[in-house]
Amino acid sequence: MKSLILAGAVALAAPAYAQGAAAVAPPVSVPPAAPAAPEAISRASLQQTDKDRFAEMDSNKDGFVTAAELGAAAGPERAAQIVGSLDSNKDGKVSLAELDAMMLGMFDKADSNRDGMVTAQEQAAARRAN
Ligand SMILES: [Ca+2]
Ligand SMILES: [Ca+2]
Repeated sequence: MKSLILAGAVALAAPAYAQGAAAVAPPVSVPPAAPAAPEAISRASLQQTDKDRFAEMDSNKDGFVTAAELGAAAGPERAAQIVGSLDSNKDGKVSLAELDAMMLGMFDKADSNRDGMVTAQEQAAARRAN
């Protein structure tokens, strides 16, 4: 159930992170300076995506996403679940810091070689581990 909620939150917060399941990329070794492979996500780009998504979800622009705001897109029950899973300080709303903490925590878990990039392979491995 938890992973289902997380998967939903990820899908909402960062579609790019959730997609790519179909592509099983051949092993590639990319030097740190080289452009990322299309399926790979950098920590910085995930943070940017989070920020953009958060701004989209925060319809009244008060810096917090509430279940009411999410409900328009996700439906009230799902919205309450997602807010509940992200709201670490239990104030009933989600801040960008809370979203980031969750998303980057998942990113760091998936980034098994700690190079600051999550490749399609690492994403697939992370999904299998869940
Ligand atoms: Ca808001
Ligand atoms: Ca909160």
